[in-house]
Amino acid sequence: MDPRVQQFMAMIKARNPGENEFHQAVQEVAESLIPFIEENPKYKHAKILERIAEPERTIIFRVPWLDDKGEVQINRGFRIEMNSAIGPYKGGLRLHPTVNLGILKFLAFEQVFKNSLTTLPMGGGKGGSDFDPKGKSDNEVMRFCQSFMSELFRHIGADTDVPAGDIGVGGREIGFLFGQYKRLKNEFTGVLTGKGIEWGGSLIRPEATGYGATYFAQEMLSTRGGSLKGKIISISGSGNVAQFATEKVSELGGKVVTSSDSNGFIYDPKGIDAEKLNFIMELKNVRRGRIKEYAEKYGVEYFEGKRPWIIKCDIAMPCATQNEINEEEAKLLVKNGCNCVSEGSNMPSTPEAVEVFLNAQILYGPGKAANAGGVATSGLEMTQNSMRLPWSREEVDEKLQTIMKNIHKTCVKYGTKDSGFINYVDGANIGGFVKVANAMIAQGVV
Ligand code: NDP
Ligand code: 2IT
Repeated sequence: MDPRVQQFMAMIKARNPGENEFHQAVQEVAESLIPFIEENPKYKHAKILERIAEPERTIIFRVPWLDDKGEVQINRGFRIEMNSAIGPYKGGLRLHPTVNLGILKFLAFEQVFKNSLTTLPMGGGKGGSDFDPKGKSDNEVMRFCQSFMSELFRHIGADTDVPAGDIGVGGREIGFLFGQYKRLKNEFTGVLTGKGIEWGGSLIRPEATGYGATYFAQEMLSTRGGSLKGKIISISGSGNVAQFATEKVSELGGKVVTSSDSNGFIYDPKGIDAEKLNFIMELKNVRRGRIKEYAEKYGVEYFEGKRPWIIKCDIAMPCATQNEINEEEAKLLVKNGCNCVSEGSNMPSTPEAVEVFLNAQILYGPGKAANAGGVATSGLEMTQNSMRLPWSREEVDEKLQTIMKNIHKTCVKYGTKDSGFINYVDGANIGGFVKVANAMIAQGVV
């Protein structure tokens, strides 16, 4: 390891003990940025890297609620307000039993660079709770959301901090959170994104992350004269991002052959067509069941406890969670002919897996670039809320496509090596950094 990176990481680890995912996210960025900062000493003198890795504010709070049996339950709530140099804090809320400070800090840190890449004026934040929505009734989810917002409301606002969805937070949860915010503040504002279409939401926001990751794959493929047409695509997850990646990939002529959840994956060699995707949407969004049912319904193979990367594919789109592709799986993907990875989830590839992809010089689009379409469309929702005017599907989708093209261009600008190889990791990290760093310098030591 570069000794400068090593020294920086020793400081980060000492200040943030036990936060492994945060260390991982910071190290990846430091590896791209430290050489760049050496060439641009103004960032070094202003200690931008040291400042950018320290949250502006961290809020941790108790979330007590009553379950359906009348028993008191206690969860922990978080909001990490990471950086507001270029706009209000912006980023999702995650509800999952694995949520802890280190995971939310990694997500908030990545969000700063991602939001900068979108070209829109949004700072970075993330929040959530270790609450597990699985097996909870709608009423329990509502009571949890109301209790969570009863503390969070005093820290957020349409011009301060604008949360949205992430794992475990979709339209249902945003509704409960918005209702409680409105009641406490007596204000109807765009304080959350991912709202329902009847009450301030944007068309295409539900689709945006999956669509955006597909558009980004298309951009990467086009640098080598390729496209999605006729390609075999493996997708992990079966939630919001995975569903709409599956939809857009199929629309553009690719064949999606896998879908998964935390229990296992299904392999459908004929491809997940529109009718089968409808089944998945109903299964996951309404009945909240397990992906195994797909195998039973369509008579395909189900792999319990496994991830989809053992299946031969041309393109892989991880859309479930962090560290879901390890070194071994990355090697297998490359060996099986996979030449493009577009990350719908945040930090799905371990550092060792990323190294495999970069050494093989495949098209590797890291999450902070590839999945930025979700938050970008959240930015478009904020714009519509400010104007009090909604845009049509076509208008939003066209803006989303333009944004994904621009993110790709930024990655090419900052990531192209002398050999011509585009390192999208460096491209996204440096491209996302410059705007935030310049804003921080302009605003003084704050
Ligand atoms: P959902 O909650 O809608 O879906 C998550 C999916 O991933 C489910 O299929 C879930 O399976 C699976 N999953 C979650 N945790 C794990 C785990 N520990 N191991 C294996 N599978 C897991 O979330 P989203 O689709 O919104 O988010 C997916 C990813 O995309 C996350 O990394 C998120 O941060 C990222 N992302 C989301 C954006 C958005 O707009 N929603 C924007 C940008 C990135 P199960 O049902 O079994 O838990
Ligand atoms: O990781 C992400 O970018 C999100 N979960 C979406 C955040 C947002 O504010 O739309």
